[in-house]
Amino acid sequence: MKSISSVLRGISLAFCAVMLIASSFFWAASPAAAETYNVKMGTPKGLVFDPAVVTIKPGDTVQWQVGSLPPHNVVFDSAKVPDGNKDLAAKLSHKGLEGAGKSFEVNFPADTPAGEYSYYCLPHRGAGMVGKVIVQ
Ligand SMILES: [Cu+2]
Repeated sequence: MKSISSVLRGISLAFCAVMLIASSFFWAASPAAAETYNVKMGTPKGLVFDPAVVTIKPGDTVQWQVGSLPPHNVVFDSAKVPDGNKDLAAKLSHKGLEGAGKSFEVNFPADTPAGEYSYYCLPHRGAGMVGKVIVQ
C-alpha cells in the first residue's frame, strides 16, 4: 500500500514533467524574441551617438534617448542605406527634434534588408554626430 508521501511525490513529479513539457513547447513555438537596443544622443563625451554602431536583426527596435546637449534627431542618409532606398531611409528617420528627457523608438521591420544604415543628427551633423545601424 502506498503511503501519502509517495503519492504526493508522484503527483509533484508528474506536475514537474508537465511544466517542463509545456515550457519547452512554449520556447519552441515562440520565434526568436525581438530585442530593443538603446542609443544615447549626446553624452558627457560630447555630440556623439553612444554606442555609435549597433548591430541588430530584422524585427528589432532601436530606442534613441536624449542625453546631453539637446536637441537631437535621427536622419537616415538615403545615400548610405542598402540600395539607396530613399523610402526606407525616410521611414526609419525621426526628423522631429527632441529635447531633454525625451526618447523615441524605431522598429526595423522583419523584412528590413540586411546591410549598413548610416544616420546623423541634423543640427549636429557638422560636429560629427553620426551613427550606424547594422542589420544582420
Ligand atoms: Cu544632435
